Amino acid sequence: MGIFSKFISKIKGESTADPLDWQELESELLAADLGPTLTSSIIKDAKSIKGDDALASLTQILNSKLSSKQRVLSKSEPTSVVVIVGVNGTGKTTSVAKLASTLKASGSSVLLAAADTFRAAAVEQLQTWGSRIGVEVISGKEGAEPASVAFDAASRAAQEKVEYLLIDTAGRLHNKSDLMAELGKVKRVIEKSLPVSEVLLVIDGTTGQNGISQAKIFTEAVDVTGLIVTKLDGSARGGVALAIESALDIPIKFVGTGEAEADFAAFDADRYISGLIEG
Ligand SMILES: Nc1nc2c(ncn2[C@@H]2O[C@H](COP(=O)(O)OP(=O)(O)OP(=O)(O)O)[C@@H](O)[C@H]2O)c(=O)[nH]1
Ligand SMILES: [Mg+2]
Repeated sequence: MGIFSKFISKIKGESTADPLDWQELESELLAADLGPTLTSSIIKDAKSIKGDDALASLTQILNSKLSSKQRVLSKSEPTSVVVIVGVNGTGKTTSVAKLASTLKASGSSVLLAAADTFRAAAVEQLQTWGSRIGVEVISGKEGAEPASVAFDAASRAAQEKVEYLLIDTAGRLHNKSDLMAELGKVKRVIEKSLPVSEVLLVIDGTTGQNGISQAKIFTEAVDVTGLIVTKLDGSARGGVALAIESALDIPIKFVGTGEAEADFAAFDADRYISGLIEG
């Protein structure tokens, strides 16, 4: 059942939404992870809804909270470079692999860079994915500088005119300023050979409102162009995607819904909104 199903059924046949128990709706929206700011703004808008066109009005209200920026991956010629960033364990490496697999399946050439050089296991994890999906992975020696791996990968991609270079970076706490500065460096060295077309921030959908504060700090450090919201399978209460977009005006480009390669899709805003409303 969608979080607005009750609202819609109660308001049916009423001329205004006035007799509703707004507190009940408020608790439902908060429980769905919409967060306090978005919840009160939706309730304010919803008070003017009339019974007859409740569904259409609600759809319009929720759509107005989403970002209007483009959701498809930006393309640069001849190579699009996508840098993947985020805090620890959000699903960056998995998402890099899933995105690579999607792009490859659509006929594009793809190269991966393992710029998470802090742990040998991180490089191995991407290499394992690379061999599983049949995509080459550029890596450095253990302890190499992330920026140097990114630089090598960008030079290779430029030389070979690879269509997509996806760069996996190490998870970092958004309150560690030196690590945040390192991301800027990674971006600058890539730009010596190729423009960076996207910086995608990966947010774990189960972290709820904390995802919003992560996103705020990452956007201050690097120019985040889009979001990947992961772990929307499991216990995530769906509303967090809307809360993030409405707070930051950064479009969600992809969502992750599981650990497997196929559990990944472009974010479909219309379907998402109707899912939120009607379930
Ligand atoms: N259920 C679920 N699990 C996911 C999803 N995406 C990633 N995971 C799992 O989350 C865990 C962490 O994923 P990683 O891709 O290693 O995350 P990361 O951000 O690269 O982690 P660090 O590099 O350590 O910061 C793994 O067990 C993944 O299988 C998802 O959409 N749904
Ligand atoms: Mg990783």
